[in-house]
Formats: sequence, C-alpha cells, structure tokens
Amino acid sequence: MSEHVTNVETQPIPGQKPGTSGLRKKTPVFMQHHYLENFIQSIFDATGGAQGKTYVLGGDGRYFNDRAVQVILRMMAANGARRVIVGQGGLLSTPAASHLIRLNRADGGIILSASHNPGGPDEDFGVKFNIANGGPAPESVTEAIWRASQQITRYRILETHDVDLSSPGRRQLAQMEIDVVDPVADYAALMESLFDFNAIRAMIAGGFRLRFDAMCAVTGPYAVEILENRLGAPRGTVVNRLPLPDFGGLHPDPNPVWAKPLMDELFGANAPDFGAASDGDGDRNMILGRGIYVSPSDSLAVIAANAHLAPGYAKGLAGVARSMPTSQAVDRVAAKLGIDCYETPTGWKFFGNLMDAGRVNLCGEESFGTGSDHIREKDGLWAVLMWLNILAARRESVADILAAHWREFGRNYYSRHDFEGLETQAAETMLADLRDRLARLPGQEIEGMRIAAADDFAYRDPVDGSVTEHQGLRIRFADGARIVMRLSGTGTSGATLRLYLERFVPGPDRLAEDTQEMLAPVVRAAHALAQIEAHLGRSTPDVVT
Ligand code: VG1
Ligand code: CO
Repeated sequence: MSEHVTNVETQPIPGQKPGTSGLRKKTPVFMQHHYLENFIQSIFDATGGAQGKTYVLGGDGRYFNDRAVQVILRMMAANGARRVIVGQGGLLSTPAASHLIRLNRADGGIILSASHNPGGPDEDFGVKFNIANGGPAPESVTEAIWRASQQITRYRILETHDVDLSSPGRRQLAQMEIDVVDPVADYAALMESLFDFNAIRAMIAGGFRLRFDAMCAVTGPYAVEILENRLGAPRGTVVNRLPLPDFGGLHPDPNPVWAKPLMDELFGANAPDFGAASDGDGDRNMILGRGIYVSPSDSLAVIAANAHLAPGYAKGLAGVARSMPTSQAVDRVAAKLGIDCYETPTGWKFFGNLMDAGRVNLCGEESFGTGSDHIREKDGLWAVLMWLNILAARRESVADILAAHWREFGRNYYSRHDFEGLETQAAETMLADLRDRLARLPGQEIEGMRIAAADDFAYRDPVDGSVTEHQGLRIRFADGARIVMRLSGTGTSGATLRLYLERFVPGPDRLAEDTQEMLAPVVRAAHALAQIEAHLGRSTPDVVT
C-alpha cells in the first residue's frame, strides 16, 4: 500500500493556549477541520521537531479518542518520529502514560483527555503534552506551543490506513515503529514494587471490604487487575469498570457531589470499610472510610505522616509540596518531621522540577490529586494503594486514623466552593477589584477575625528560577484561617470562580464539627471582601467539595 507524506496548508486557529492541564475544548471544536492537526504540529514545532524521537501515546477513551490517536500516529510518522509506544485500543491512564515515558526513556508523550470533565460528542476533549521526565510540560513549553500555533502554516501527515491497535505487538507505519502495549501491565508492576501487596492481600482475605468506583472511565481495567486479580478483592469490587466514550453519562470527577452513589454506600447501612473513586484519566482520587470522607488535603497530610509504612517509602520522605490553595494540614506534618514543604501554583506541572531535583517525593492538591516521585503525574490508584497499605499496617479504621491525626496535629477545616458558568468579564473584574484592595487589607477586622496578610500569589521555582505570577489572591487571618480565590484554567465555557476556605482548630477539641458550619464565618468574610453577589449576581456556589 502506498504511504506518502503530505504537507497540508493551514492557518493559525485562535485560542490554542493550554490551560492548567493541556488544551481543553468542546469535542466539536477539536473535531473541526485542522484543529487537532494544528495543535499536534505546534507541539512538534515548539519542541525541536519529532525527527528521530520516541513518544508515548494514549488517552482516557473518551469520545474521539480513537480517531485522534490514528491522526496523531500518522502525524508522528510524517514528522519523522522513530518509535511510538501506544496503549492497546488507544487507552492509557495519565499516570500509566507518565510511567511509560520514564520506563522507555521516551522524549515525551501525548495524552488525550479532558480529565474530570464529562466526555461525549457535545462534552469535552483535551490534549496534554508531557516531557521526557514524564511530567506535564512546564509553562515555558506550553507557551512555546501556543506561539507555534499562532504561526503555523502547514502540518505534515501520512496518508495511509488506520493502525491496528486492537492487540499488543509491533506495527510499522512508514519508517516508524509502533509498539502497542497492554496499558495496565507495567503500571501494575510499578505499584507492586512500591506497596506491600502481601499485607493488603491478607487484610482483604481477613474480611476487609472495599469498593472502587471507576466512573466508567479509564481506571476500570487498572483497578480490576490490581484490586481484584492481584489483591484478591471479590469480583465486582470495582464498579463502573468498563471505560465508555461518554463515561456512561457520568461526570467522572471523584468528589462527594459527582460520586454520590459511592458516598451513599459508604455512609449507608452495612457500609464497606473503604471506598475510593478516580477520574476520567485516572490521576485523581477520592478516599472514603465507613461513614467518613477524607478531604484531599487531609489525605495528603495523613499520607505524609504514614508513608514510611509502605515499603517504597520506608526511608522516609525527602520533602513535600502542595499547591497553594491546598490546606496547610501537610505543612504541620512536614514541620514535625523536619522536612521541607513547598507551596506551588495550581497544576501538577509545578511539582516536576522539585521532584527531579530530589527535593520532594510527595505532592498533593486539594482537587483530589496526590502522588509521588514514582512518576511525574498525580496518581489516583497510587493514593488508593497507599491508603490500603497504611490501613493494613496500622490495623485501624479510616475514621480512627483521621481522628488520631487531628488529635496530634490539629485540624484544618477546608472546603472549596465553585461558582460555574460565569461571565468571564464579570469574574475577572471582581478579582481585579479585590486585587487592587489587597494592600490595604492587613490590619482590618472582619467577622471577628483580623487580616494578617493579603497578596496575589507569585511563585519563583527554586530549581530553575522561573517566575509565575497571578496564581490566586490569598488572604490570611491572624488565627490561621485563609481565603484563596482564583479562576479555573480547565473549563471550556465561561469562567469558574474557585473559592478556597480554610480554618485551623488545634486538637484535641471540637474534632467532630461540621466543616461548612466551622467555615461559615470565613465564607461570610470572603463574600463581603470580594463582593461576590454584587459582581456575579450569585450568592451560592454550584459545587461544594
Ligand atoms: C483543576 C484543579 C487543579 C488540577 C487541574 C488538573 O484546575 O483545580 O488542582 O491540577 O484541575 O487536574 P483548575 O485550573 O480548573 O482549578 V486533572 O485531573 O484535570 O488533570
Ligand atoms: Co485527571
């Protein structure tokens, strides 16, 4: 069959600027003539071309994943790539892709996902580019890709048949080798090397009951292999296990709102001991115990305090990092352990340098993201296995472990309020207004709390010195409470305001209070300071986590 490279003339398409985690748009936008092709070519053009390079390729299986993988393979071949490692069926979870990049010493990877955003013909699609360390491209690279997308005049593609991705094995496309791999095998082996599978298996055999909700997204096959096949959990432990192009109409965002059936089960009669869920591309996690929800910020803190119980972390942690809006619970653990704690902007790409430099090996975000330096992405199943390992080692319930943690370190009550579908201009004006007033806030009193500091968060990367500005407005109170506000960088329509609220209460008293009640004065202060209702015409959030 004849295969030839065509140089297709094209023109820049506005708006191809990657956000917090890749380029995300409505699926019909990505399916527009030249849209995907322009962006993929811009990745190659911005990174020194694809000639001779090795890439990893896969996605979370959402609608258009199958077509996009074929287009990208033909473009990789036409641009001279040497080899591509692609998940069978075009599937790879984000953490598995990160691992495969590192394992194969690839030059980078392309992951097709809009993560926790719904999928389908009228929902969201996305493309993420990861660099050779396995992590999301840093800002310098995503900016270069965006610039390339504004200058593009042609893209290269091979005109040929589709590649058979239905079974593992070696394929050839023009001069390019394609290795179709089992998406799960290498990742599962990595997990076995980090955690005490024997102890977890014994715990499960001893009657410990768990439930994992894969939300019809990519983690289903991973969770079935690891939890059921290797750890002996009964068949059916993993629900919504089949990845579907529209995630079965679910919103694959593992939080109490979108994973409500799992919440109901863990808070209901005869609840299992442990529950967890993951998102579209498998990098997020939600952890539940019987009758208890573990906030992601608390999960990070508990993991920091207990990671040494897992064989892969027995030597202890070098340091930890959290995104700025994440609660300061982990800071208290780091202080006690005598290790460094870094505060970075939102998005996993800011952790890569710290991990590469060996400064941190545990990272987390309030948005249900936790991970370590075993890869360079957050990792949903890793967090689940870490918890199972801790539970197997301590032989206590999730609720008991949390209560003991709060008694020892105190409790950072924490919540995020999201206001979605806002008019972008109104949301930006509100934040600009508040930004202008920040300098005058310290010393003022509101809701009986004194403002200690207020600023617009800027981050200077301690490894490469790069500076990233305007990463969220933060207002700190003398009693340790905190308000943070920023706009989401992952949405595909309008603006979403994220309002992050935190209040610290030392242990051992008042451990059982309701989070939203405890935060009520902080919430009122935030609304008054930013004049949310006046600007947005809204006083109640759409999603509270
Ligand atoms: C959100 C989260 C952020 C996370 C990002 C990508 O970004 O807040 O913490 O890193 O999603 O996660 P934003 O800009 O909408 O607040 V995922 O699971 O989409 O790769
Ligand atoms: Co995700």
